[in-house]
Amino acid sequence: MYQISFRLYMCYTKTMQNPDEKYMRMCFELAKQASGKVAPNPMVGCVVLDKNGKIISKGYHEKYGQNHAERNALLKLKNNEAEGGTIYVNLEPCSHYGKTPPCVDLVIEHKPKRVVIGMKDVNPEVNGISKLKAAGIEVDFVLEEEAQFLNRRFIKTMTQKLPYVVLKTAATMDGKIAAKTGSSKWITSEKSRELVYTMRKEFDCIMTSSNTVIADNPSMSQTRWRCVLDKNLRTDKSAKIYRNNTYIASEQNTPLKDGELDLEAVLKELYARGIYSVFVECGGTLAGALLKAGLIDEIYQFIAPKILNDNEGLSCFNGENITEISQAKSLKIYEVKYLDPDILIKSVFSSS
Ligand code: AOF
Ligand code: ZN
Repeated sequence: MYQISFRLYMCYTKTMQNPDEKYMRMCFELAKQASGKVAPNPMVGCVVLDKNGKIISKGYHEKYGQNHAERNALLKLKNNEAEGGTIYVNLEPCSHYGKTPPCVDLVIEHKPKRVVIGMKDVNPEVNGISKLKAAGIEVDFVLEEEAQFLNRRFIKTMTQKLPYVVLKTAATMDGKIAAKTGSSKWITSEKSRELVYTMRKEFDCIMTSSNTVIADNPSMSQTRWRCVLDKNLRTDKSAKIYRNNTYIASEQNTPLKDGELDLEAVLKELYARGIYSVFVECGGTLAGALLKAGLIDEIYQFIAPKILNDNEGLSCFNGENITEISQAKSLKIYEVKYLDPDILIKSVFSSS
């Protein structure tokens, strides 16, 4: 009974959804079509309605360096069909000359009555909203949080000049990534491990530690770059990972912090090299240090239905001196996938 009424309620809320939310969600879907093709720029979609509320054009930012979403949507119109209408776009229209001219000028030329925006641009060069208002166009915001979540990588790189960092772990149900002997092959299923290979392609670089290179000799070849944290240059130059472009951070090229490599300095160096997203695959030492330094944006946690039942088994995150549960780091889970037999939990830190 409850099931049925819940379903009816969902249908009702879907059909009754506020039109601004409906068209903004359409912008999100358009924007997502460019996932992986526009970084470090944002994913942006645009929907144009005429004065009667009919959709007359759609567009999205398709490829890095090419036309922005608004331009792609508005250039499809022949006459002044958008006059008095509404333009939906999930990011404030730009007002600067970058690789393309300012979208806000083109928006104003089309004389819409209203522009509905998902989020304000964090790019300090952009001030499209005040230009729209000065031209007498109404400006409204809708689904701001969702819009910011969609472009969380863009927000991080633009505001912090650091790559977006996602850490992957694969553990038993008691949070162990290996037995005390180091034995870890395999905790998760082949299906989960194959999914990791696909995930890697969403990133510019894989980061790992000298411990992982020495223990597992992975090739991690699916990304443009690799980064090995090897303070004392302990890894063998013939390790598989070095067959492709790899940046080795050691005490020779990286400042130290509390006697260890300064991880933020490493990330800054990667950013300076045009690396905007990093996928970290490592053991508990590096994972714990990144966590402690607050440098992780997101965690992809694979959990296998296994229990090691040994306190000395190796943990996902090595740390110390935590006495209160209130000191635990909090995350927000945004996706859970059942991979049969494992599960994958994707979560972001609340501050992201
Ligand atoms: C995009 N796509 O649809 C919108 C963007 O170098 P440019 O000319 O491509 O400008 C990039 C900036 O433009 C970007 O950082 C963001 O602030 C703004 N808006 N960018 O790539 C878009 N609307
Ligand atoms: Zn633009």
